Amino acid sequence: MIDKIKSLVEDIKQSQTDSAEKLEQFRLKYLSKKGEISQLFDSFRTVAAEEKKVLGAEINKLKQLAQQKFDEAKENLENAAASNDAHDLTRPGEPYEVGSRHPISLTKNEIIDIFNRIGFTVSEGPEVEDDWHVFSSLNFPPEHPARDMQDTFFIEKDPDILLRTHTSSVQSRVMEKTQPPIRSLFPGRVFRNEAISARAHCIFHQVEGLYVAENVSFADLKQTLLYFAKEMFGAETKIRLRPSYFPFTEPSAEMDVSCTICGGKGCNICKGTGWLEILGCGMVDPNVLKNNGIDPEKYTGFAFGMGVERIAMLKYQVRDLRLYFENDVRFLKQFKSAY
Ligand code: 2U9
Repeated sequence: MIDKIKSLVEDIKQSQTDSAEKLEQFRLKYLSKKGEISQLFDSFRTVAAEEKKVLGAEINKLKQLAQQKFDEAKENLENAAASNDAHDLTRPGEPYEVGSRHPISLTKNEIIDIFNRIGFTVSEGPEVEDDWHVFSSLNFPPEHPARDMQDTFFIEKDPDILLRTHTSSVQSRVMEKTQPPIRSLFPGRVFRNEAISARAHCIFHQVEGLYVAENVSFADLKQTLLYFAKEMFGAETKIRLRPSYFPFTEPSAEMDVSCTICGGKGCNICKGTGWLEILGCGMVDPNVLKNNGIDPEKYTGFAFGMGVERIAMLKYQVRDLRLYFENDVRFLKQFKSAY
């Protein structure tokens, strides 16, 4: 039996295992249930007791040798297959998922692009502001409800510091530092202490605009906003202005566009009126110009403000504001655009 073991050791050492087929033949010949080594173990039972110790150790060594050779050859074959794959230039590329912009960013960028084409620049400013830039310089009376904790987020322990409720504060900061002509847009996040619902949120986005120069008139305001409405909602869009009130503009107005769904005939989106409200506007109050270092005798200006969520809802027919803040990819990936 010892000669048989020695001859098997040599055979195993010489065996070719450099392909999957040869490795399988090796396994069947030496390591399977009916293979050479199992047969040796069967014969081992009949061996005389005094020979068992030596022979048992030798058979075990033989089995280890075969198993080790098998494991090494298997690993080599797997590594070779993996490295062949890595260099397979015919393999299709890994799928590459392109993200999409958030609908609020798309809408904001489109608004900016429309006003850029008629010479409006973009100005940005802080979200945490002081009372002067958000309220006092803009003509808000001391008892105005927006100054109340119910409506505005104040920074704890300091009633002078708050989260801006509109980007008008940036207009105030620009006017402080720049003499007319000023023609700029003010996009950004604003904060109001509102209960969250389908139609309101405590954070939203605004784009405001300001044009201050000599001889700026309400006719300039109206024509500028008509241009914007046609670019944003289509060439056939009509506008109408309704009188309104804001502390910082006089006269003030709210602007409607002809319904983007029914074109003005009346439908459930415009509640049968044919019109949709999209922004507020007006001539900058002379007090506001004066508060911000601009001579109201020499200059006049117009301003307007719109909520980006509202414009995006109309443009994309989104019914619930909360969808903009949940960042559900199934919602977000539906928006693809040049902006
Ligand atoms: C200065 C002077 C004038 C900005 C204006 C509005 C009218 C307006 C609202 C629209 C919907 C805010 O997002 S909203 O809730 N805005 O109606 N905003 S005029 O007028 C200014 C601003 C700054 C110094």
